[in-house]
Amino acid sequence: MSITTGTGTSMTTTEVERAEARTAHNYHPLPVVLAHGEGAWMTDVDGKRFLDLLAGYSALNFGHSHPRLIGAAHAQLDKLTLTSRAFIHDAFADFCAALGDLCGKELVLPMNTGAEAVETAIKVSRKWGYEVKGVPADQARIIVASGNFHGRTTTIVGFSDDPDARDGFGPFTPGFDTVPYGDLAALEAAITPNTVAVLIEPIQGEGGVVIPPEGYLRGVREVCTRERVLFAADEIQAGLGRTGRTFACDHEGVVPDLYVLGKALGGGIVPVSAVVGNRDVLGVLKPGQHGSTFGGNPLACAVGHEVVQMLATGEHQTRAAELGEILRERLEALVGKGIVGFRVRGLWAGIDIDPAIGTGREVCERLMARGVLAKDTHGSTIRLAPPLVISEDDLHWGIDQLAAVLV
Ligand code: IF1
Repeated sequence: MSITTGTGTSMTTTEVERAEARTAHNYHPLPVVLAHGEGAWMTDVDGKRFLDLLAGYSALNFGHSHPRLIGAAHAQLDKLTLTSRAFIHDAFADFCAALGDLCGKELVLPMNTGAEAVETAIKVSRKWGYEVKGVPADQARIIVASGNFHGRTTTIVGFSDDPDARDGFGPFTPGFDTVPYGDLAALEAAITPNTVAVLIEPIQGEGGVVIPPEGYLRGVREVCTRERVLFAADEIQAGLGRTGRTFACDHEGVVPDLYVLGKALGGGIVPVSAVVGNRDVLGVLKPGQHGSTFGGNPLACAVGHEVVQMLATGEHQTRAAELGEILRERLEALVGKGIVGFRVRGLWAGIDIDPAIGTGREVCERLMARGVLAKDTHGSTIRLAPPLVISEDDLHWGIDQLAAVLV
């Protein structure tokens, strides 16, 4: 792998080369070596500052080193960090009750990574299908959307249509039907008596912030209710304030049967994910039928509870909506000036760069040289997901750098 050193200094070069020499190459990271983070900014090993417009793929909605989140983590670190679920601890009920209330649901099943939460939703939906809906054993089917990204486990990549994500990892788990994202008629036609759930992202992240047609989520809700199929919304990236609402489903006033949450739930400090639903669904799990060593650990619950309290006021959602309008206006002004199209909702944008200017990767490399960190998705599309705590001035400055690299 050829390394072009981002900042051209020996420390960065050394660390890039050491990382390249001793790690599997399952990523092609930009050649920048970060050392500190605060708010919307990170500093590399040579003291160069970068505006973070990726925010950990939306895991850093509250920015780096948010005082409330670091404070909650520090307090818990000195108290109790892990008990396993063989026992209960004094941060557990507080977190689960607060998260359940935020979702308007009765029960929470805490896990760690997003993929684990998605796998949990798949298992719960199947078990609900057999025990409640009456689907014959091992016949459950789950509908997913084209262009999906739900994680990297073998079952999940098995229903991905991205060759990079799935090729070479078979054989795959059966029982998944793929329909075009946003096409309600196709989804309705795909439902069989054995269909137990529809699993979709309310806005597709890796697809490049793909927003479905207005009314699609309401349609999915109505069809699932009518056909007695669970609606599992993967809000791992789109949720928790990113789009200007607590959940992306809120934009259409839709409440799924299962909220699948992750990323920002851990405050950018520890992996925290969860499946949140009512007893009539999550109640199908009995002791010993599902679990995780670290799921719902005291440190995760302490940070997650602080995240939920920060979201409960709505201030971060409002901020994402307001700054998102600025983002939209700035991007509209760049259409025809290097941008051929974009999609934005809240502080989350997928931007299609004119291929004549370069690939998404090349644009991100030019942004890095100007002190901005962003990530390409496919081809010439880049995504912007600033921390929701970014200042208006920094947001403008970041877009100024984008405008500058598009010429
Ligand atoms: C990578 C992007 C990819 C997710 C949704 C579940 C998960 C994710 C909607 C799984 C994770 C991450 C994974 C990371 C890059 C990033 C990503 F969409 F955010 F850009 F890959 F497509 N559902 N997305 O977005 O959560 O197990 O990772 O905690 O794998 O490269 P996880």
